Amino acid sequence: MNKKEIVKALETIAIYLELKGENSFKISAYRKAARALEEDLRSMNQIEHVEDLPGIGKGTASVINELLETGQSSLLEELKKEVPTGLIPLLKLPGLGGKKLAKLYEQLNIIDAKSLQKACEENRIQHLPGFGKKSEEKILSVLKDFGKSPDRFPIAMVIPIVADIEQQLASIKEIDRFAVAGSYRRFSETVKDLDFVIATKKPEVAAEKLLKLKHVSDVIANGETKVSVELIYEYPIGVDFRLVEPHAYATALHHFTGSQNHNILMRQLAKKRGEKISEYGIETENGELITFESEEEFFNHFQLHDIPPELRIGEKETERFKEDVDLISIEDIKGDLHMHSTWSDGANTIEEMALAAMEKGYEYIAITDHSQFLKVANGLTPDQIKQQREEIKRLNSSFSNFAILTGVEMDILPDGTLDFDDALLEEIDFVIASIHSSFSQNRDKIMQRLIHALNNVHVDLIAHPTGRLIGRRSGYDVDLDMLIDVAKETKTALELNSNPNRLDLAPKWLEKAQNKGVKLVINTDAHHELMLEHMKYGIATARKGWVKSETVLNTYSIGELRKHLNLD
Ligand code: DGT
Ligand code: CA
Ligand code: CA
Ligand code: ZN
Repeated sequence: MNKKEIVKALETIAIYLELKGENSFKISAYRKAARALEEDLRSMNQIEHVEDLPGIGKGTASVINELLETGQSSLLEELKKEVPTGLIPLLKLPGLGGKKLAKLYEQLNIIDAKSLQKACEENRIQHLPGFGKKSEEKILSVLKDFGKSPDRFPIAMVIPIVADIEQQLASIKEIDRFAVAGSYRRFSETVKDLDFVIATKKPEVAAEKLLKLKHVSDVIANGETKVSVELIYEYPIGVDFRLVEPHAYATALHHFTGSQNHNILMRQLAKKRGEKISEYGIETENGELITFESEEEFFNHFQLHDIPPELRIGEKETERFKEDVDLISIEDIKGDLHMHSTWSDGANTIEEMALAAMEKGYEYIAITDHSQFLKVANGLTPDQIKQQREEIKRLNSSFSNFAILTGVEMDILPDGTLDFDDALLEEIDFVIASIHSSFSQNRDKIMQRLIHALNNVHVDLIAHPTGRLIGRRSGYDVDLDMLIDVAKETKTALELNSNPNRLDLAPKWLEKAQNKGVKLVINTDAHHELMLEHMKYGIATARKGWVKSETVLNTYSIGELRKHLNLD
């Protein structure tokens, strides 16, 4: 278990204890232990004896050691059995912490959303100490939308679900080939349901096994060409499986990848040639059915280059792919210029992040921990930035073909000023500026903050420019046309943040920025070495915006990058 997971487990224990109504001393011991680990700069394998850390006692140390050794805590497992499972999701309701829920559980025997709603409707809550008529009404209103499936799922929510399904499909021996299709394969920001295309010579057996996948809660259709089920993960989600004969796989995959508008464009092309497209292949004028080994061959049949799924949007792709289109791909990426370490709120040390980046074949990274304003993320003071630089220097001297740039993700404060002064910024290789506070300010104020940052000569990049979280938060009110114009004027790059919750900037704005000559950087903003993998989501998003590799600074070699940043 890494540090983040251990911190999370300790916090979960505290919450369960709180729900059980345990004494506050015991509860705070677990919270203190979690803080102590978070504030220590080392990763778990560098801490020899956790009990030596201030804030960690014998009891909490033994829990941490058990987590480290077994990946589990018997205390936590025990607590999970004791506390009603229906209470846990209620913690997400605004205004209801562990303490309040414990009271509701103890005094009114509220164990889940249903019993909570009933208690509200019977006006039993307003009489409890610490609650009132207002809080009762508020609980009732937030309960209305609670637990309902969203109409469309944000892509980040279904990534682990797709991975889980793929893993299971891979182990079904009657399945020759399979791939996810639909909006997920096109990497849409949100998806309504999931679609898979499966090539099999034994559709009956394969279909039978699909019904036995984990989490199946309902069967909507069950045939030899289509199996539709509902799976329950956090929410119920629909999954369509199309079963086809192996020779029809490529055309079926194309058909069910869509988009519907893209399919219309392709059918128009076929019609001009006197042909017809279906999921089974292409029917020629004389009634012959042609099939293909790959989608690329399918496109070639129409004198088109391979159109990647991300660009099958039904707009201009069938025109543009008559030529070979120069699009960025993951192989072009030579480094990652936004990530966090244990110095602020990351889970891994600088060295661990560097080694993970080397594993990926990168030439360089920038370590961009938070600045002092962001206290919740352990933001660094100017002194700590200087100490960090020493560590980076030491590490760099031990590497031969790899470089760590010093960096910072500096907050743009609510009043529009920057968290560090110019003298300090001047000494930092790669300066990111970003907004993490006062999201509700009006557009003028937000733009004033961003423009101030753009105009600072030391600021190299504006990170996650809109602050959105897909499906959860729209971000602050940015005038993106203006942001792009000022980025161009001030030669500041804009970020495409690859975190699948963000994907910020969105494709439309990437395309505009590129057209105006603004440079982009595709970063992961990793807070854990495994999150460096998110680069692929950034690449998919960039391709949706027709981004070329030459637009993206982290496709540059280290030499080109240093030159661009005026570092030599
Ligand atoms: P979604 O599920 O709303 O996020 O978006 P999609 O594109 O995954 O839509 P979905 O699941 O209804 O269908 C998957 C693909 O299958 C779609 O992109 C194109 C193809 N397809 C499905 N039904 C039809 C249809 O009735 N007409 C046409 N032209 N194509 C269809
Ligand atoms: Ca779909
Ligand atoms: Ca579907
Ligand atoms: Zn960050």
